[in-house]
Amino acid sequence: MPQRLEIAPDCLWWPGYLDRPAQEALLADVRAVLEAAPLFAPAMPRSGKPLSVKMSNCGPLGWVADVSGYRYQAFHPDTRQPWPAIPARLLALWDALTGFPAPPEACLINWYGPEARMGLHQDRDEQDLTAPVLSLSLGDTALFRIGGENRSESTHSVRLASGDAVLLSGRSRLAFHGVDRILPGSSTLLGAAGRINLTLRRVTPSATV
Ligand SMILES: O=C(O)CCC(=O)C(=O)O
Ligand SMILES: [Mn+2]
Repeated sequence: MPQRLEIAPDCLWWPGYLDRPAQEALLADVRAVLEAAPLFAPAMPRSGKPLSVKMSNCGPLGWVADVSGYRYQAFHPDTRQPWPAIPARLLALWDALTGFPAPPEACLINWYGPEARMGLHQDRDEQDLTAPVLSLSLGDTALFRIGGENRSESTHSVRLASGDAVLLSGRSRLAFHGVDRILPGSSTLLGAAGRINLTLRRVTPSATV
């Protein structure tokens, strides 16, 4: 069994959870999604300033960012087509690593070029904050920073490599986190510098039984 570490309270990290063949299979799934739903350029609300990552999604809902705000919507902002389905392999990873009784509704695909980063933020556009967020990394290693629920709390960073899984759950569900930078050339998986991060999210409240 891969090792599991707790990098902040209830923030779990499985370094190397996916071996190379599993990473290649997942990458093929992601590339198929991107053929149908090409990367788009998200922008900051109000200012319209572009984010440094490019994005796409799969699932019934997808996360988008533009001048009018951050939100989940059922269609691609450029093609206006519904997002492709979440690949079965990702649904199986969600079941295996979260044990959450309802499936994810959105899988955000972040593409980091060599210069891209992501500022410290909380994932809080979901209505169901009891469900965890599952992150999977492919390609170049990222310096991932995590703190607490308040921006002022101290943070620390870990290096997320290709095949690593991270779960933001429980006391870390609303923890501030971000990517300081990626380390170009640290992985051969993509055949070029860059990193793909997938985050699986539950968006609407799950039925209580
Ligand atoms: O790229 C990562 O590891 C984190 C991505 C993230 O925090 C997000 O998409 O909200
Ligand atoms: Mn996030």
